[in-house]
Amino acid sequence: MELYSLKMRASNSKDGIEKHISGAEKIVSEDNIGTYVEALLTRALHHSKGKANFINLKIEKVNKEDILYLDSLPVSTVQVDTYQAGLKRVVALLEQMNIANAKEIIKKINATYNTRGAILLDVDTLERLEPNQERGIRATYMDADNSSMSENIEVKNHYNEAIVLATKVAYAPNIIGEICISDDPDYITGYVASKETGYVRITKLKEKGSQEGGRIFLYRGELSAVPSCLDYLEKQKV
Ligand code: PML
Ligand code: MG
Repeated sequence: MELYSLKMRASNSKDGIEKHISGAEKIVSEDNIGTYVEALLTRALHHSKGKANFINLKIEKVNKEDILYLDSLPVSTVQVDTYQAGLKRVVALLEQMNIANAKEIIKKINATYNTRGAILLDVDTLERLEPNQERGIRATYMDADNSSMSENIEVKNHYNEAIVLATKVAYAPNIIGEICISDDPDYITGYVASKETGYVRITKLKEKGSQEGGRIFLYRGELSAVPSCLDYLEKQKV
């Protein structure tokens, strides 16, 4: 059975300002395309960030031999009572990665909250490395090998999708980690992930009801290696 990549992104444009509503990545077998397309459309049209007035669906055939298989990162959970305590844990984890500017880095996360992409940040110079900052970087073409039709993808399972993305990103050349806070107003668990720390869920990283979230991919190394990092994040099938 042939495999197909399915990408959905939905936004709402008002007065010339585009607000990202929802996005999803799947790799599914040919005979499941219809079911997934329908589920993803439902998701785009019933989202807590609002109703989309623009939905982009892209369906492309994937060659099986182009897929890189990775074991998902080991997962741990840090329980915190407040999001302020959660953010302190993020700082501690970044310091464990020998990142000196942790507090300044966290402040940048909200810069992405209306865009569909992540920030690619040089952790040593704090320079943003995305070619287009309005768009950000989107890690794409990935799915869990065991994802099956028993999952209800009309309703997003934040954890299931994030562990796939975080695993792909952790293996990107020159990426030493990732920070994520959901932009969905009802979802306050976020994570820090890297090959060394694994996927560390932190139960509170923002106030409930806030749409301010985002992702930062933490880059370290020569700038000449940025293109191959971007190429992996945006094109490698995982
Ligand atoms: C998102 O909204 O896409 C981010 C989801 C983060 C999930 C964190 C977790 O529950 O492990
Ligand atoms: Mg979201």
